[in-house]
Amino acid sequence: MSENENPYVAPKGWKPKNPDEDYIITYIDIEMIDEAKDKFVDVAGACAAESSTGTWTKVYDGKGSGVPMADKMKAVAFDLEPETNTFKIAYKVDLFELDNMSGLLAGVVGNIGGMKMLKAFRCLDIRFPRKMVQAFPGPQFGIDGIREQMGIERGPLLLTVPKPKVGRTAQEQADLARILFTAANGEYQGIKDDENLTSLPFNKFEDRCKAVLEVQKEIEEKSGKKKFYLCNVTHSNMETMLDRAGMIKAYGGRWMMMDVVATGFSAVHTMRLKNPGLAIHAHRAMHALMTRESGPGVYDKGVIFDFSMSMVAVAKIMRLLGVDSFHGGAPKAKMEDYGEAKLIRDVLELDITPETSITLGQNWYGMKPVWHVASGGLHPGVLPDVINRLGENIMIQCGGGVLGHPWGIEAGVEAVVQARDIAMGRGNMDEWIKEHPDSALAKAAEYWGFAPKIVY
Ligand code: CAP
Ligand code: MG
Repeated sequence: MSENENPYVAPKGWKPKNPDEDYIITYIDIEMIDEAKDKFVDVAGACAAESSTGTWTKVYDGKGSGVPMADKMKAVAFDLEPETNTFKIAYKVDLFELDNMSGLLAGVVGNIGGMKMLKAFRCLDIRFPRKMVQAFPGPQFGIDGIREQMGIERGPLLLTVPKPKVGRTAQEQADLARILFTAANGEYQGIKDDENLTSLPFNKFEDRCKAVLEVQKEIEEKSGKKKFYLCNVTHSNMETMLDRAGMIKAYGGRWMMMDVVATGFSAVHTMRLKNPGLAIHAHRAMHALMTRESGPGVYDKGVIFDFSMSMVAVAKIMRLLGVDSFHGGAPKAKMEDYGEAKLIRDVLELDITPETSITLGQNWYGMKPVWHVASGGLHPGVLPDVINRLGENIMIQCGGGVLGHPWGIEAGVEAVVQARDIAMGRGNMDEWIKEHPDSALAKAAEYWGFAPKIVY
């Protein structure tokens, strides 16, 4: 069928009127199986149908069928680009409950990725209208709220995750927190749990929470500097997560951490609404099974190979659901990010996220911004690039990049602080190292260089 014949495809040149008021828009990239290759228009229409009101055939449309309402509410594919197999879908806002992310996703990216006519599918982005943005809670603290809590007006926040990922006892982790918080004149701010550290026989949640927060309190009182502990409450039982959040609060903590993909969107939403006033740190472990795409088109609009949703879309969802910090990848990290870290930072941080050739942009209508967490194989030698690219409203997480320093943990902290100071002062790291050959930073750079270690 041509664009004018398929009821789920808008006429050529059609644009949604008032999209920021009345429509949810998705941006889709597909590859079709050979039998469907010449039917791009119908395939785009089928995606709009299956994700809104339709199915594979015409159905009974007499009295009581709901067809008149379905016709009114149906989504339409538009901006079809057959050369790149990309198109957009416009959904009327009344097709979804305004504050129900799971309901929305079951529609817009629910069934369509599974359709046999598709060989590959990527949801490049989702653009949310005002009413929907305003129906979600968004972050409780955001960037300014955390800066105020920390008493730090400028610059990235620095933190470390213990490595080995799992191995230390609760007390050993608290001892590590003491080192991190006191080395390099107490310039370092945070410690986090790793994504797979929950409550284990040799490191129970409550013991760790209590021990690390005791150290945090003691150091804060002595130094007058605020510190933070991202304590991992991840569990598949929501009640247990809420109990753990309650323990953090009771022991004087200000942050909790959860694995937001492994626990799920409803868990994040519920945690935002029910948690006892803690900031939420969102670790995205497991996201690659949803976001990873190995075709060259992941960088633009070329061929794609897999079935996925971009991290840009996931980051938008997390800002709406209300996390305060989110792992968004980083240039020069050990993890794949397709060079998208800056796009993700824009989604998390800006008041109005601009549109690009592969993203739809977003007006946040005053919703608080989220801290972009740069992490994954970072070490002092790469930090100026990370800060130059992502700006200073980021949390920089170096696990191995601190704990693997050849001179020890204190030197690791010192090297990260030195690298941050150089980047913040717009200095040149090479020159600084030449002038300070005996510094912890010079040693780190000699050991790890200035690039990420990809194979290890
Ligand atoms: C980093 C990390 C994070 C990754 C996840 C790890 O440790 O704690 O989980 O950053 O990737 O276990 O690998 P290192 P992302 O600093 O030792 O690499 O941030 O991209 O979600
Ligand atoms: Mg980790």
